[in-house]
Amino acid sequence: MKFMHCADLHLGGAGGGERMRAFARMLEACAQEEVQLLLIAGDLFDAPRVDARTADAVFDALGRQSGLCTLIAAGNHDPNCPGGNYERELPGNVHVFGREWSCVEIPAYGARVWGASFAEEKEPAFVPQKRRLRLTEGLYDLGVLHGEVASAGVRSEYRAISAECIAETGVRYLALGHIHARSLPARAGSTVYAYSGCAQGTGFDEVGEKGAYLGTLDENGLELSFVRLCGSMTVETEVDATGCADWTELARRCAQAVDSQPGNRVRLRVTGRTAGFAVDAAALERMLAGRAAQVRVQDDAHLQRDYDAIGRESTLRGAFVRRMQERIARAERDGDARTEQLALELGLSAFDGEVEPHVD
Ligand SMILES: [Mn+2]
Repeated sequence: MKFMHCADLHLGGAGGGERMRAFARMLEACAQEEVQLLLIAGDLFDAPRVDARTADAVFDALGRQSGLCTLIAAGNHDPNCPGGNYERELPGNVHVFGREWSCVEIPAYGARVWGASFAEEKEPAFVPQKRRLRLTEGLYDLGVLHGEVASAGVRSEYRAISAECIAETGVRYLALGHIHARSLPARAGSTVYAYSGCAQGTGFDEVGEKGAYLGTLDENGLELSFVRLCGSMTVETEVDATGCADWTELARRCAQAVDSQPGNRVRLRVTGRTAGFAVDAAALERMLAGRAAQVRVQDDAHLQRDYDAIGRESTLRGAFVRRMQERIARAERDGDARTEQLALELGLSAFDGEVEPHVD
């Protein structure tokens, strides 16, 4: 049995076109991979009631893929509530869970899917209610849920989910939504659970490739793989400014690091030590603007100290620097002066009062 696990598509929200394209890509992947179950772990829509055109387009597309059984656990952005997106005649292959933990059996696919929806913007902690149900034997149990995995006792307004409660569900795989960063599969009892992350990021905070988990569950066990769905993405890169002679050289290094990222957002962090010039983040952003859709530069570099100038001082600090420079020169001849270099920097920081001495 094959399933697709996605979440947090936020359709009908800002950047709607790109999000809809990610949704369309997912349905294409489902058709191509002959997926039988689509588990949507909440925040399919960005708001409790999005514009009718978006909602119609989404349900029409789901309905057209009639062999794909779609199970939705609504999230805090799109609660299953009166007047909401889900209060309509749904296609026959689409099921939206109610507030209580319940299940749907799909014997044709050998599966039973458990789930619960948000009915309001906030929900208390998740508890898989034990009820006496007449369950068909021989079906694989899956689950779909929106909320925040947290240690038992941790408070969350967005349905805290503890590992204990995950284990109690007894499902083979629990498809989670709410956290936009994908998580690696984890285990609680006999249950494997994971966040698929959002399908399409829109801001600088949502870093990396976004998509869904494609799962296979059969007598050989559970197998999961990531499927990329996003168009544009946020790329993170770092440039070490140490050794750059001047601003121009740093700018060249940055341009090389960013390369060409058409359509993407780039987050560039400048680190290391600069000699005699300060990093101008705004100027770098302007210079790199043509290489990506958006560029944000974060300056974490420190100004390199002028050791020679300090060494000429007739102070204790100057004497310390002269002694350390001799030791560094010796160590460099022997091949490695990293320890001495660090001692020099720490020593100078101590002179500046940045290092707290231990007083016995
Ligand atoms: Mn959410």
